[in-house]
Amino acid sequence: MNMGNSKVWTLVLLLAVLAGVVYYYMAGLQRRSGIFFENEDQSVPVEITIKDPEFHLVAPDHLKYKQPSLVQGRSDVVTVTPWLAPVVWEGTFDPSLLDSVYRLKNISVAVTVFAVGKYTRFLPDFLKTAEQHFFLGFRVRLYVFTDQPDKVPKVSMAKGRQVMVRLVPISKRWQEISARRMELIQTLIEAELQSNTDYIFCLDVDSKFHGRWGTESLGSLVAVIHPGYYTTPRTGLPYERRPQSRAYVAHGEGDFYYCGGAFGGILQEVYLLAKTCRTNFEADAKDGIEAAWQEESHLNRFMWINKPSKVLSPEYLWQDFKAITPEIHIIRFSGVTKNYADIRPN
Ligand code: UD2
Repeated sequence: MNMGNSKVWTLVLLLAVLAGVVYYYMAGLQRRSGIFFENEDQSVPVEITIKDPEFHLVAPDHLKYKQPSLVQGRSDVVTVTPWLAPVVWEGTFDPSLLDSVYRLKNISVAVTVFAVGKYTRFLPDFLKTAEQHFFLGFRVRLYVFTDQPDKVPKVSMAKGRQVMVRLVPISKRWQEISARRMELIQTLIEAELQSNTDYIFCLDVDSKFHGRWGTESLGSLVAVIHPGYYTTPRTGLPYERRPQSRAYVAHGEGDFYYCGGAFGGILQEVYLLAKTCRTNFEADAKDGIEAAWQEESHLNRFMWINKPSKVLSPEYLWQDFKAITPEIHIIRFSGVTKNYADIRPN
């Protein structure tokens, strides 16, 4: 062996050692990243648990339902937002398929409804029709917030469904009653719902159910498009337009105009929404400003930044006084026509 050859062999040896070091470093990286399999034979993925009820939708085997189509379906309405959230309309989902998926999860749904002052008169119809159309066959708790518990009617409920009454003070201004709902929703989630509820919907009491409202409405953060503004150009949407308010939405901004009278989702998301709207409403009040449509304005600001994962069409909150338009194939929930002067405290 001459000197030239020994240099070559030294170089080869050094390269081999370097390759070994690089290999062990990369393998360590893979293990630390958690992306790769951790078990010895590297063939079975590691199991992790996520407590989001939206995660992992499983259908029962052998369930029969209509074949989905990619070329036929609703073409008269938009069924997906630009951020790819579904917009739910009649004819876009299979109710029995969705019910089967969520029944396996044994989900529980909470509803909040406020009936303060003269609004207790709406409770009998609200509760009776909820029992006919809202999440039939699922576990539902309806939380009624009222200043007059004796005015909450006794409604016969199916197994697994309950009305829970919570006392709240009356206020001299309807704006405050409406807006304080966010604070009470926040505290209800903190104090009572965390351990026993998957989804929550927050609804106006001066309304009735007329058709199915069920599992198709479930999502992480769910907003309902206001029936009065779904064809209105952006410039005409009644967002809060004063930059001093924390509900401010600038001209040329905003996606849809959503209802304050119906929204929902999983607990974590609705908690963040309620807390944010409450905090911003109260901070505005300290600065002497009240948004144009109270908590509804703050909700619209929130949804502009925090995009809803599912959007419900105006089928999910219509208004009785409105003539039905061709795209509305079913009215599921609708606000009754009311005489404001007769029922509001101011
Ligand atoms: C819209 C919204 C409402 C709210 C309000 C702005 C819809 C369909 N409705 O309705 O949710 O955002 O604008 O503040 O999107 N309430 C009482 N007692 C009262 C007053 C109100 O219990 O004296 C409760 C009740 O649950 C009622 C809700 O607050 O359903 C909203 O009040 P509203 O129905 O008078 O508000 P409205 O019709 O302007």
